[in-house]
Amino acid sequence: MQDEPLYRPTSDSQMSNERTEHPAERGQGGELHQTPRGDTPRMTTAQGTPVSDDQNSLKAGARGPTLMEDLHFREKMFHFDHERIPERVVHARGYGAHGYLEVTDAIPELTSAGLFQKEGNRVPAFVRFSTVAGSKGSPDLARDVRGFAVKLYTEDGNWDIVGNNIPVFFIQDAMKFPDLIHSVKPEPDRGFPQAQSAHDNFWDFVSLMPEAMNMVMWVMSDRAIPRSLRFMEGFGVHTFRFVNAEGEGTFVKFHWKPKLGMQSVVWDEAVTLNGADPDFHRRDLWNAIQSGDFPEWELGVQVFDDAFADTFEFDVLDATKLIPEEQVPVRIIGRLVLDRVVDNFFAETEQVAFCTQNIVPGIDFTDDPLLQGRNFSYLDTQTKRLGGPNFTHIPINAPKCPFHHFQQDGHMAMHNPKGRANYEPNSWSQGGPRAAPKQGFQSIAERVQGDKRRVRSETFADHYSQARQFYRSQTGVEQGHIANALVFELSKVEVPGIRERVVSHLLNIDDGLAQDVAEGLGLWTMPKAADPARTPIDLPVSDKLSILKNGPDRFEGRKLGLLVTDGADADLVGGLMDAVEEAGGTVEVVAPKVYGVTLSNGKTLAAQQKIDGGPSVLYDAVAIIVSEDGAADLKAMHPARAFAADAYAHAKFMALSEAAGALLDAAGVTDRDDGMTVLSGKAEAAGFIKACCKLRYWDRVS
Ligand code: HDE
Repeated sequence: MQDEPLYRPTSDSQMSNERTEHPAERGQGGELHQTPRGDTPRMTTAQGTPVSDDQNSLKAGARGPTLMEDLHFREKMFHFDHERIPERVVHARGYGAHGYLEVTDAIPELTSAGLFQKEGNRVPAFVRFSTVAGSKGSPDLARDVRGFAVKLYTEDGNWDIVGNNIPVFFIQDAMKFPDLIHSVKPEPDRGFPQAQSAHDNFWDFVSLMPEAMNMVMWVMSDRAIPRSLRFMEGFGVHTFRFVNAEGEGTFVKFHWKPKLGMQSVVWDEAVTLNGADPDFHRRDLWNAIQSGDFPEWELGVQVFDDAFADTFEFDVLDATKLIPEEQVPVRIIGRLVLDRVVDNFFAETEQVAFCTQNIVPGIDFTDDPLLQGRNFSYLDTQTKRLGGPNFTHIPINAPKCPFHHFQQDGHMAMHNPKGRANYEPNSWSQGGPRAAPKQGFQSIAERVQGDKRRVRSETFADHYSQARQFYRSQTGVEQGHIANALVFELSKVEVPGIRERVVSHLLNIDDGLAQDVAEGLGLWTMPKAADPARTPIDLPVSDKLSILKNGPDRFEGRKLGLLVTDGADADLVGGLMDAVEEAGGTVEVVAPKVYGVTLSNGKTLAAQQKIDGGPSVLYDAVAIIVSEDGAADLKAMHPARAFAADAYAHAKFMALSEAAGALLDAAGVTDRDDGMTVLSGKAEAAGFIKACCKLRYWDRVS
């Protein structure tokens, strides 16, 4: 049977009763797929029955009804109908990749975790980045917190650091999490807006919860619109504990620092990007890994003891507060490298189950009430999302170290041990496993005592001081972005009272900010400042809180958008491409037609984007190298004019050929400033790329 072609060649006559070739039988190059013979596996049903025809359902006559007995059709459709699992209730949209964590500085004095005992130790890692509010199909550039969840497959079991790209959180007690998430998700009566905090419910909730104000500053900042998942920091957020072999504990906060530095887009770009490429972040991560440009982060820790915790201005158990790096420096102890994309998005990225309670000996929790609540929620939600308690049998969730326990049965159980012993203790000769008191996980012996009460600790009462510190630590450009973001979001809020309540909180953060926002909204009368539970204090500026003060000063990992036309100067194009490559960046060619252009030397240059599919928002810097005729053609095209006008408005560095001036003029860009370089040779190309290392020419817009 295998030797017989299952598909017959195309019939000459479309009217024939013979089955005709289906387009799916043709490869991308138009060649006809081979019928299953030789090494090509034959198609079967899930039961293994060979399939004879995957194009046509079984009918009573060519034009007759479909028959119930069509086992192949029914099984195929049944399985398709069940393909989806519930999306995550938060962080539904995410993207994952594999890699490893390598220890660069051993810390046995701090923790007994096997991983950290020796420099050079490596463990496999899986990381899933996500947005929080949007559903699975929402766009990547929503203004939102990014999840930064890391699963480390250590020799002592899986350790998950389920963090975010923002070091503080909206709320102090897990009790309020469902309310927070309900408020930011689409409003329940109308089912919109999707993946946005710019609506009444969100601002109503946070303005009634002053503890959210510090985090509100962060999500209104550029941190919430990262340029790439590769260019953002990550934080464990809560205070955790390291426990060493002597059973001594220290407090620890975890940090991920991107090797290529931090970078964000501007809001206007984010809005366009969401339409131009809703997959901007996942595409960027996929492309970087596939091209061998492996994203990397340093793992850092802030370690501190009870003495520091007692003198710190805030409670280290309060997740709405951070510890400035100037107060407790970050010690780098490892590096995280992502070097492999997933083989199957569903099996890995979708089914991965992170949980804050997955920790290993040498690490422990603290009494942070947010963390304590999370320890319940993750396991609970995964049982529903993944359909039962056996999701650790799915390869992405299974430990990579040996594991033995007596948990058994349940839906889809894949590990089904043999033998009689399924309880402990037992008398059977192979009766293990047994608990190992010495190597096993031990909670730190912490004295716990107190009255059983529903209370919020007094030490959690300062809601504004760190919000003020964050705002005042930003550059002028960044402060402007925060004010603009607040004005944008509050302008989408319909109820004036909610807008005013937000401004009343801003007055406790910074007068100037409150004024800017009130002015941006066109508010007639300034409201009274909200009554603070504790009077805010002025804290020192913390430069580490700003993105721009810590700019990368490199073009490595960044992308230049090169707009070209027929007749463009081949030397300029070649020189520029070499300069970008030397700096570790990439070039994407944008042209009027996707097959590319013929340059001045007669050679062709293929394009990756047709002009209307390659707006300048996709790029970190742009070059417009066009001939005079080319510029004349582009002038008539709206996407080409927008390419130039947007690059200018978004403060991008621009390299231009002489002829490009005509396009700029037509785009309404009549200024020529220091952020623009007119190219005439290789030297200028190198100078231009050096300028691009600053990433934006902020002087243009500030
Ligand atoms: Fe989560 N969070 N969260 N969260 N969270 C989930 O677990 C929850 C919080 C974070 O890529 C859910 O498997 C509660 C802080 C990430 O799969 C759920 C509270 C931080 C991810 C859940 C918080 C996070 C989640 C939904 C307040 C940063 C995505 C699906 C007490 C430190 C993980 C799931 C992934 C996902 C609960 C607050 C980060 C419902 C109750 C703070 C990165 O269990």
